Amino acid sequence: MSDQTTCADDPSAALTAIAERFDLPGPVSGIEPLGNGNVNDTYLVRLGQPPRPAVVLQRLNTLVFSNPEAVMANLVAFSEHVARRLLQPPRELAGRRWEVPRVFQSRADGLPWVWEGSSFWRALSYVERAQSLERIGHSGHAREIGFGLGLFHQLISDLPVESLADTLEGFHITPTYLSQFDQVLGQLGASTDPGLSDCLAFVEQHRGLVPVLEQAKAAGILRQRPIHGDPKINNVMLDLEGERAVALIDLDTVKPGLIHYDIGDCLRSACNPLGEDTDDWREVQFDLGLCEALLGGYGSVARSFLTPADYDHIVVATRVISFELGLRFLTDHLAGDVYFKTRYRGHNLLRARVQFQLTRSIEAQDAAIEAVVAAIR
Ligand code: GN1
Ligand code: MG
Repeated sequence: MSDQTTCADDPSAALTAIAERFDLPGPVSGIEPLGNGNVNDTYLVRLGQPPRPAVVLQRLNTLVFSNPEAVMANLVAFSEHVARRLLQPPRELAGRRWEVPRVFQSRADGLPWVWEGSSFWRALSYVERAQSLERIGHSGHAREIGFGLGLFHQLISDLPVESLADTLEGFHITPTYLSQFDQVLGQLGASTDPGLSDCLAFVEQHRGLVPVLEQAKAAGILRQRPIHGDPKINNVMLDLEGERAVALIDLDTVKPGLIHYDIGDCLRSACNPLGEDTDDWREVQFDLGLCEALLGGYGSVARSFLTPADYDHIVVATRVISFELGLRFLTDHLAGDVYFKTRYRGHNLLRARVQFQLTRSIEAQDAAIEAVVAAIR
């Protein structure tokens, strides 16, 4: 009861109280919001005076992650596996720094989470002396972002996929998103805003693209592996000079999937120089030079585990994932903004337009992107 009073009166005192329930390496000296995730609430917790290494405190969105304890079980399985692998680092890591966020336990019961009423909290180590970019600066960044994703995939390529739970059913299963779109549109019927007709037409033109990855999976051409699930540009941490990738963060979607979701997501995010939150959606383009750099970095670590069929599906995956994200934003707009956090009405619609424009640009350069993939095989 007293906790709830504190929460209403002083949110930072309530956050401090939550943070202090974790076994952190020092007293809490400050808390501030961190990043701009679309789903969870994230804070940076500073410890001690002078400040010691900081901690990331997160409230998982339990409307999205209905089994948050399984999310944490995946994260623990992932971090233990990678910690073992890093005892004998792969040769690509020679002379480089690579970090894996560490999970803190609750003081009361040693579990890697804290429930506070219906809120689910976790605490992870913060990657110090690093930055994340919202938009790409130059091809050196793209190469490192590709390297980071490749290294991440390499380090978990021998983690048995059966050891991870499917914590977000339907995530990146594009046909499921199309069904949800059809359902929401069906409920709206004739009341759909006429200003959306370009977006609705775009979806109609792309129905054939939707099942491509899932069909390849069902046919055994592509197989499930552990994936990151959300390797967009701002989830790859670079050192302060922007010269080296040092970590992948945002690990709540580490789960079984196709690595093509990751490769496609990383490309659609990092090769869009205007960024996914631009107002200028008509100017959005997929940058071939950045794609070449990113895939060069990815390929330099990924050759050991990529199959010929994997290479064959990289370009289509980039189209599918940019289209899929546009479809998810559009559906959420139609449904009244219930999934992604928004800053204003129409935000999700603008985000959808950005992704659809990006998909158009990828389509227009299809053959050139295939040639880039061929060069890394
Ligand atoms: C969401 O919450 P955030 O920003 O890390 C979403 C991703 C999208 C991304 C688009 C669980 O990620 O799938 O690609 O927004 N995460 C979930 O920015 O739906
Ligand atoms: Mg995420």
